[in-house]
Amino acid sequence: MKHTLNRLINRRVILGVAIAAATTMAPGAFAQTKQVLRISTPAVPDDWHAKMWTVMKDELDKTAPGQFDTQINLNASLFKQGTEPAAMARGNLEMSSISAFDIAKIVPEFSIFTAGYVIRDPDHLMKVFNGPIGDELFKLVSEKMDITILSPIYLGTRQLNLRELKNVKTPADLKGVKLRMPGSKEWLFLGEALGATPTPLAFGEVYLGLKTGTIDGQDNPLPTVRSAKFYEVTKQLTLTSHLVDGIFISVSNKLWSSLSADQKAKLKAAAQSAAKYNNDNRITDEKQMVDYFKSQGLTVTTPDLDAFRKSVQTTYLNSEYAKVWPKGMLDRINATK
Ligand code: KDO
Repeated sequence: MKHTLNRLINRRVILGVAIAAATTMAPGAFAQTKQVLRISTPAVPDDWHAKMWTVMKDELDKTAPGQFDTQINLNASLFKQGTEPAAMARGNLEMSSISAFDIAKIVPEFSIFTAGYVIRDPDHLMKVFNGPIGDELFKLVSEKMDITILSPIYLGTRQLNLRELKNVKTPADLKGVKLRMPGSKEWLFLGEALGATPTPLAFGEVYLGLKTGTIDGQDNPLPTVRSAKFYEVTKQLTLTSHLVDGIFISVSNKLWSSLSADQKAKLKAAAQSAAKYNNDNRITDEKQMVDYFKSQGLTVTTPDLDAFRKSVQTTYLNSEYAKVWPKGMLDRINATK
């Protein structure tokens, strides 16, 4: 009798817990699980290509409420710079903004966009990648890297930023200068083409490297020089404008193929809004940055741009990289207006 009573009480307790749980769940919770979007980027919080992810998240929360759980990880806190594509291919990461240099490691044809003085300006960059050239190359990226590119973005125009004052007119003036580059052979080659001694270092270590003198300089777009505070530990900016740099908002094919057509359209639209936010702010910023750095005590110089352009272009055209550029691609890029 006592035994039966206990069983009855236990059953009631279980039933009570189940009812309580069901009533606290949102309607439809059983029907839908949120798609987790883990994002990893080395970008610092104050840079436009870090803030853009919040623009994407906010738009998705409005257009596809309850469907995505967007998790933004900045400062390379989730994956090291340059390891994001492999993490996406393995299914450990859903989204990132990957560079032409990351892509060129696996899709050598893409190294044409790692070459200095190929893309002319942000408008040219967006037209090239949002047109047939982008379509062709992004298809290769999807096939070979298991990654879908949702939108190109303008990272900015890379400039030289030196620890000490130096008269830099031509690439010969950079001889022996330890110029920090991200750690892959494609990046190091760019440093070499500029005439410097390239030194590999992850983005997160650049500030300290400049401060302590393990490197003599670094190259990045001006908005990044400000947001990562490199101006605090350098004395000179030399406006070589050697690379109009694009990065690419990308999603793993594993996640992409699991989405409905409607979700794909919404995610793509949100990525494009993020790209527009980044590009608009960065372009405006770049126009007014020189005055800012001067006010911070930096010397800003302009080198002999023809000398840099000629030397860098010749170095690339004579390199192993150019041998795998698709036939006619350089002409098609140059002809894109
Ligand atoms: C850098 O390490 O210099 C670089 O500019 C390379 C880019 O491809 C990109 O990874 C960027 O850093 C980071 O997003 C930090 O701004």
